[in-house]
Amino acid sequence: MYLKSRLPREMNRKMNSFDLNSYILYKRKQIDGALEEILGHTSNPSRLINAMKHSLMAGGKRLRPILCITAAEAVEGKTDDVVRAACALEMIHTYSLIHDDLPAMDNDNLRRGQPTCHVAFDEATAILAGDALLTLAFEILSSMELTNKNHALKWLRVVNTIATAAGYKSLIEGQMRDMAAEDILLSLENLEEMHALKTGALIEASIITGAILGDGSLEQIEKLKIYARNIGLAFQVTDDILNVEGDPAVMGKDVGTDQTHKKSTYPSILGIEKSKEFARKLVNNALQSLDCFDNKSDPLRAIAHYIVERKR
Ligand code: GRG
Repeated sequence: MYLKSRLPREMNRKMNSFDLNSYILYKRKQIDGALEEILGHTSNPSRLINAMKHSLMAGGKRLRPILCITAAEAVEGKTDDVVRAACALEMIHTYSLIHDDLPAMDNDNLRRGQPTCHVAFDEATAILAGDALLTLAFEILSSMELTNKNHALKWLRVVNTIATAAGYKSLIEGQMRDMAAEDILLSLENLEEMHALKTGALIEASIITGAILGDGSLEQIEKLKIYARNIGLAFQVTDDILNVEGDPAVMGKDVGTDQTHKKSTYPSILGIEKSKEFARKLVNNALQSLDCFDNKSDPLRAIAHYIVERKR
């Protein structure tokens, strides 16, 4: 049911006076329902499934899957199958968080307001739960019922977009650079490049996936790439700011960790106020890139603002 659902008519009507909170709540429900459907409701789940669910269903913001669905809606195309891709993106994101939290990496105890996967289970189980979510994502992406050659080519493009963003040239390389950068003062240029790989690539892939599945034109996809790059970086700058002045109770994770790990961040290089100014400039760039879109991209506009105003 959730895997096929579209925006209901009353929600479309509501979008005339666009209300981001209800939009996000509705989308989260849709994504959570679809994720539950994929992982199944067995009465006696294995330890591995419990560990996967522990992290996946712990209440993340669902930013990447929402962006994926929202981009598909913005380019006007059919969006029937997009929830499936959105779920795969959330699984890949969750795998990266589980592995990032491990003792060999950031060694964090709290994530999404819950004990991290290796704390709730054990290290080996957390590694396997991450591996399982990553591979399940590609199982889902490759198990579409393909209706014709064009449909098959579209999904192949999606698999390639997501695999490239999650792979050794993007997300994983970004993580390598992040670990190598502890105790080292990075230049702004190197910091930006690291974030483009570690955080930006998957956010961009989420938006491009939605645009491909929604049959966006080449021009629309190019504009959405600019939007994605700007909000991806704005997201990271805001994340750095929240790590300094966020409330751990609201964020569901520890704060001050960047300083503990002696990481180069936007606030450590630019200071808090200049970092906020920079984030706002990035949001303006993102909004400009949407100038040629109509009001179906209002949710993308509202999300750009949300990214820098968020408290978690
Ligand atoms: C282990 C291969 C590998 C990669 C890890 C994503 C990542 C790379 C590390 C996460 C560390 C971190 C705090 C990055 C900053 C930005 C970020 C990705 C935050 C978490 O994403 P949110 O805020 O989280 O969207 P929720 O829980 O809401 O989904």
